[in-house]
Amino acid sequence: MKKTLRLILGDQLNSNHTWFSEVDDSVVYVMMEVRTETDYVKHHIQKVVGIFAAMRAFASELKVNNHKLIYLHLNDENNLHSFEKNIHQLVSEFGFNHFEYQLADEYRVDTILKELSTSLSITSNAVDTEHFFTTREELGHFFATKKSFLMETFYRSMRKKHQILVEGDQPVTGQWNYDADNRKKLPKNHKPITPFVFNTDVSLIVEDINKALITTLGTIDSKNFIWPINRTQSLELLDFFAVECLSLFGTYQDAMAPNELSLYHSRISFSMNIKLISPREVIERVIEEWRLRPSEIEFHQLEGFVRQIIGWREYMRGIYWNKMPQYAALNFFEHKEKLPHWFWTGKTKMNCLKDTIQQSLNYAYAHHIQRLMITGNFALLAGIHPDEVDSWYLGIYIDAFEWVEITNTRGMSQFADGGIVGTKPYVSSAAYIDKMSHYCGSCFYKKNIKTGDKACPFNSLYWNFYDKNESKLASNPRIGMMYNVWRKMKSEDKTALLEQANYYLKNINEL
Ligand code: FAD
Ligand code: DLZ
Ligand code: SF4
Repeated sequence: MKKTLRLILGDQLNSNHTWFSEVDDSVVYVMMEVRTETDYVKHHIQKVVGIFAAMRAFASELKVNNHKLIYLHLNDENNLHSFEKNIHQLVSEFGFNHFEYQLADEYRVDTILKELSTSLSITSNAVDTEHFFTTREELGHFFATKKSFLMETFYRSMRKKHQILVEGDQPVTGQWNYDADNRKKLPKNHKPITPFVFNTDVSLIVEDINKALITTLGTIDSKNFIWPINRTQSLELLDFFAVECLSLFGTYQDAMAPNELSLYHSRISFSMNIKLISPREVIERVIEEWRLRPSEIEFHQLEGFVRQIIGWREYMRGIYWNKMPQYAALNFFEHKEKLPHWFWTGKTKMNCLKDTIQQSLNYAYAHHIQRLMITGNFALLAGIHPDEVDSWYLGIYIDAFEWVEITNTRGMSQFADGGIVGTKPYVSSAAYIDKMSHYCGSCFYKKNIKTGDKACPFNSLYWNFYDKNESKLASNPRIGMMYNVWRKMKSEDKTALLEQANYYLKNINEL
């Protein structure tokens, strides 16, 4: 008689998966809280808690629905703390003769599971997670005959293939991309919507984590955990976004303001990345809301959001599977420095960085432009090694899983891939940060000053970056103009900027 063991990973909590469509007594599911996963990077406490809380809730649901399940808790005595060791133990203890798993999203775990399957003396197979719009290989096939990996080309093909906001093979409004209508600063007297948060008591999980002496970063309010931990909560958060935030999503997508957690962003990435909800249902829900209230929700708000999900999210995953494992070692600028200490405390006089880092430590969240144009921008200008930057992003954000973190961090933000994901490095001086935020007004540093006392560090570091990397960047058609400006600058001004940058880099921990 067939006795099957099926592994469910902590980011595979998809209750609509075919696996669960019927109860099969010859199948036993296994979920496990293991040290290999809690310790491969220093995670934010809210990330570990969020994943464990969601895993435990998912396990309870499976049991209520009469599926057989083994759940290995963090402090269980028989927990051997790795996927492979636990599976080997269970197979020999209970005599399973078949092993199944869903394809892992991370290259690291994919390799572990492939090796595990060959090392077992029983049959095994892997199935799809039934979550994404694309397969792992699809993007590679799509770009096989094209010169570059342009996201926009991929995005349009996704719209057509999945018939999203199109009529035949044309966009429903005659225009594919409305990015130009977005990107406004928050007006001074505008009070953004209050974020919709949960207040789940997760103190028992925090106790387990403390007892196991897992090293984490950040803080947690264990009586009021703000993140969704099950499908019902995820759908509630999605509803809040569709009803309350979508109508201003695009407009303020790139805006930043002190002490504002998420403005009009959805904060749906955690729910999606652990598969409590699917990208398809997220998109269907927002399109439904737009159809209900077309006069209140302009099309560009909707298009901007849909593009992030069927465009960027699927694109980043496709690049990951096309370029790993080499991608994880790319370092185009040969950067070598360490992150300043204040990345772990938020204790810096630079207001934009202080706010973004403190918020990340308090909530395990920062929105896209904070990640790209504040912390990422600074790390790139300061010449930080991409490994350092990757570990920070992979640890600190609740939604951070390597398949989507590394392509964004090493690729989009650090340009360490030399231009696979982006066409030019995302760097800026204080001018951009001030244009999009309300950080500069109350900063210790002065946004308009480039050298001398209280000069904003972004200003000199920006020119220093271009100067140092001229041989690598000057031929880039999107950057050439900056070099024209740099070359025309008076030589004493250039020297002063470079000296200022040098001073700041030498004293980076004191900024
Ligand atoms: P919203 O702004 O409401 O956007 C909706 C959804 O679109 C997101 O939930 C996300 O699923 C998707 N999305 C938007 N932008 C991207 C993008 N660039 N790549 C992939 N999906 C996108 N996203 C992660 O999910 N995990 C990460 O570890 C991660 N690391 C990042 C690191 C850096 C340096 C940068 C610049 C971006 C990173 N992103 C990551 C992308 C993006 O910042 C987050 O998806 C987004 O901030 C999540 O918040 P939200 O759900 O409120 O997003
Ligand atoms: C991120 C994470 C953590 C912290 N802990 C666990 C765990 O104990 N058990 C588990 O199954 N998954 C965990 N995860 C999520 C995994 O790291 C994720 O499944 C892999 O990244 C595979 O994509
Ligand atoms: Fe950031 Fe410079 Fe503005 Fe201060 S002045 S908030 S450091 S950009």
